[in-house]
Amino acid sequence: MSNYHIKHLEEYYQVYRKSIREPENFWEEVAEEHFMWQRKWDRVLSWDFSRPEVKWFEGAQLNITENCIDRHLATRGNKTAILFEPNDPKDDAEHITYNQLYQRVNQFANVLKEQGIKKGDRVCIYLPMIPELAMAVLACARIGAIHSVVFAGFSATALSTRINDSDCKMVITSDGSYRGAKTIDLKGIVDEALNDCACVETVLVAKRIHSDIQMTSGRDKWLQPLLDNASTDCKAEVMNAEDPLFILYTSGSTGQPKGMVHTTGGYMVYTAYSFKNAFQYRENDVYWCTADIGWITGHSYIVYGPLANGATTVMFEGVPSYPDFGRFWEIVEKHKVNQFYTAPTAIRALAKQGLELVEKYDLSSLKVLGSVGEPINEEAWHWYNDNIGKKKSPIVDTWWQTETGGIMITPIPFVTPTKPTYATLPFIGIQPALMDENGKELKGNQVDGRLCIKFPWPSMARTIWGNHQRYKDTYFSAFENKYFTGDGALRDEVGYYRITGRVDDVIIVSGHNLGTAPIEDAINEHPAVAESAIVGFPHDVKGNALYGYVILKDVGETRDQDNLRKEINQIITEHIGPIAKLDKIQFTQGLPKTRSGKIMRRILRKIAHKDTSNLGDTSTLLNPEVVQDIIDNAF
Ligand code: 6R9
Repeated sequence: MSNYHIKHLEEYYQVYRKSIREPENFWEEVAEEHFMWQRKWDRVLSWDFSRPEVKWFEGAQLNITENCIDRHLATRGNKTAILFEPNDPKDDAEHITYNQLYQRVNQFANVLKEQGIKKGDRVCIYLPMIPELAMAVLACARIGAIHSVVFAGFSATALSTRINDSDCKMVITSDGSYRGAKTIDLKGIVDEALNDCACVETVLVAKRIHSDIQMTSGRDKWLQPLLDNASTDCKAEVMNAEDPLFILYTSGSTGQPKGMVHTTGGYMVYTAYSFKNAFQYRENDVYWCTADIGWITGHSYIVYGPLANGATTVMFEGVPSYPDFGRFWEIVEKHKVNQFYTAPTAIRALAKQGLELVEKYDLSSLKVLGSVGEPINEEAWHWYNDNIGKKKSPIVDTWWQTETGGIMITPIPFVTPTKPTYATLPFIGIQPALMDENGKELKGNQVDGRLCIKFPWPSMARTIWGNHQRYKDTYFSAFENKYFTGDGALRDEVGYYRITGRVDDVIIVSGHNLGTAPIEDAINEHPAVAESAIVGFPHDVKGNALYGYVILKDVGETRDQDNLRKEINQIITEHIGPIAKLDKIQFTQGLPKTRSGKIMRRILRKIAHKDTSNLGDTSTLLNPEVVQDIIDNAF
């Protein structure tokens, strides 16, 4: 198939050039050849970044579920679409074929309709990683309801804020969830959230942990009996290419979360095309992304991208540490996983464990390893490459965002030579630009600046739900006529990109711009260090000085702490220079993290500034308890 599967570097450059020179022709060909449209577009692209307004495949009609399910039935009906691996390894995995997926999604879609959900209504999905989650997402898409998945680890406050922001009519949840050895009372959290949500009329409840929960009569309904009585036929709603498919919230640097709105046609084309190429997925491969569907990674690369390619996609309910830290590798062996996609934070946690937990398992099925979510530090990259990929599975370090919908900068495995900590080259159709502080584009190689994208791509978010002005202010105002990512990046001598971290994480010390990621990289090279985070704090002479929070690998570490501090600064001096040395180093048991594993530097910054009176919203933290501990031991 022309253009669809890139096989060598020369071809990458050739296809890339075409996608840049003739973007409309390029994406039109991809869209024509590989998808099912009820009506073709009148126009491939219209755009204006000053408003900002972007439309792809305007006038086209389609339903994404016909592309993800129906069209595979003739050739792949009995192939596993979703391979569900439950929390408890003693429970059986479930292989859901494309035929079964078709029936179950249609039944679910009919239940939504019976409960009064119509095209354009918002449905909040607050479910653990069980098959019902994927079914609920697809059932919404089948009838044109806009899904808003909220990660089922968020608190009641975070949930109610999101439900109210987009005025959801329904919540789909479960009685509870398993998380390793623990159970979580999801329905209790929903009940609490709904005290503040007048817009919700119906709550559908899936049974997972069989706990005793309260059902509010008239509002709450058990899902399974409704599904059992529903027909397995449901005509797919006719959607315009630019009709919203979903809303997904992402936290802003301040205030209210931003409900990023993704639309149907462009999102489908781009996630499908990028999935196929960034993972080099081949028919009959088993692909596993360990993210939760509550994040964009799960939307694009567990559900839509893989299913649009007729792939087998693994859905894992549990955690990497249960029943022990070998679980990921056990699953890779058990299901003969070919592509494995995870986050640096998971890699670092696993690298802290003994190698015997890796060596116990046969990982020879692996062909491609992926990383996403934050910069992958050099040490973690090598551990992943050496011990999991056995130096033969390329690592695709994929840089992208909730806002971009799909992977933006990534190596193509077996095509792009990889380089540790580099996301390498722009994906097909993506035109990055690095900008200096004065808004000038930095041309050529060996430059370092703010990462922007200067031309639209099909899966970009079109607006922030209910607040187009904020969309414009956040992404299109910093640099004229460009989408601003909020990240910094450098382009090396061959044109490879390395993401240096959020630009708001750049700290200017004595007039030097320092990215937090390279300093953390250096610190993490110290054999005693498990993880670290750097923030700036005011300094009389330097303007800013650096404060490091460092987790040691061994909690019983008995070495003299002052010596360790010296050694850490020595490593920084070696890797970056004395300018990047830390003024303060606090050893800590943990770092405040968001549910997706990102360090909440805002909090660390406040602590370093000795300003702990108002730490802002900590309700979305994975581990709020570490905050007090850090405050108590701060300098
Ligand atoms: C997909 C996702 C987006 C932010 C992004 C950047 C960071 C993601 C990265 C990476 C370096 C990578 N990020 N992937 N940084 N290398 N491969 O994570 O979306 O949750 O919206 O986060 O994550 O800072 O701007 P989202």
